[in-house]
Amino acid sequence: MNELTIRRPDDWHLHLRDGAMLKGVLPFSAAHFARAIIMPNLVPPVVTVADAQSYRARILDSLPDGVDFEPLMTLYLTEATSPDDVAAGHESGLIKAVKLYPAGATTNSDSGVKSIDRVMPVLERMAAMGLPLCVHGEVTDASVDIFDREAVFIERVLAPLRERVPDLKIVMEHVTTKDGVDYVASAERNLAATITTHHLIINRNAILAGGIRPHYYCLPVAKRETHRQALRAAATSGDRRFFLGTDSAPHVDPSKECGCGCAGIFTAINTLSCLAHVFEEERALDRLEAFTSLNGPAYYGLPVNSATVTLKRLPEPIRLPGKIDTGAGPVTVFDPMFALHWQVC
Ligand code: OTD
Ligand code: ZN
Ligand code: ZN
Repeated sequence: MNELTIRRPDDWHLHLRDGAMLKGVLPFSAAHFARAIIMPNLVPPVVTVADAQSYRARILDSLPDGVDFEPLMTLYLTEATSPDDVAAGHESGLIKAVKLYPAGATTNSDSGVKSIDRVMPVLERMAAMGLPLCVHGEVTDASVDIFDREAVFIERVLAPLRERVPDLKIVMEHVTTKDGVDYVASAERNLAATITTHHLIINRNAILAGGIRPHYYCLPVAKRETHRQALRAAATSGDRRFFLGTDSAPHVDPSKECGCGCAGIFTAINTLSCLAHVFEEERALDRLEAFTSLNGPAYYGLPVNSATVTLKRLPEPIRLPGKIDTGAGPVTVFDPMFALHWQVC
């Protein structure tokens, strides 16, 4: 197969940032994706419906002329979040999900949740309204090894939460382990997972073998090869519970290439080319559309996009920039370490 036409994809987990960085990276997502779930981890975070309204306006303002793109806004859950504000945001149609960051788990997550008990009133209200909760599924307990934090989160936090509020619709964001995949696949209802592009391509060797490579460092950190294989199997299975969330998370190079580099991988530019490569390798190109364009809207209860995109496999490697210049500084593009042949037309 050298040509593939699919419904226009959506990105169910995206960091667009703000200001000059937003202007620099948004055109790349908007070129390929119709919609994206916009992560609220700005500094300060997007906590109230009013914050989300003005952030949405800044995103729309930063779109190149004539480009259609719908930002699906989220709220950053804190222990002070008001159930009424969340309910009003949902009813107005603005808020499509609420994001739970365990405090300290990832970039800009300091205002996150320390005790689930304190956010129960919000979660119960969300369950009653059918508003999804997106979860960064890692414990922050310093005594838990960083490679185990997802598996421990499932056992200590996610499973008890699902028992406590079975009607709450949950998305386990950027699942990175076989434990996570198996847990999601075993759930009968109200649980799905996003999978990133980069976790389908790299394992932890990419970060650590033969030198330390900060541009492969992200959270949750890439795990060993068996986990990558499990993620590939889930993504290419067609199972409706798994869909694309790129977690494209740009940082300027000086913030990554230093003594304590930031977590985050920028994949907005080459995600679809990378995914076509992965799905081709797995002989699953016929299931790419389910992963990028069908399963996500079905879970979120939104219509699939009517527009399409066509991917063409070129005989020569396609040329994409290794770095982009944003008004905020240079940002390195994810290097999949293989030549890309699939071009988005
Ligand atoms: N992971 N970097 C960022 C967020 C994600 O956990 C995440 O969703 C970021 O820079 O915002 C990262 O490595
Ligand atoms: Zn996260
Ligand atoms: Zn993220």
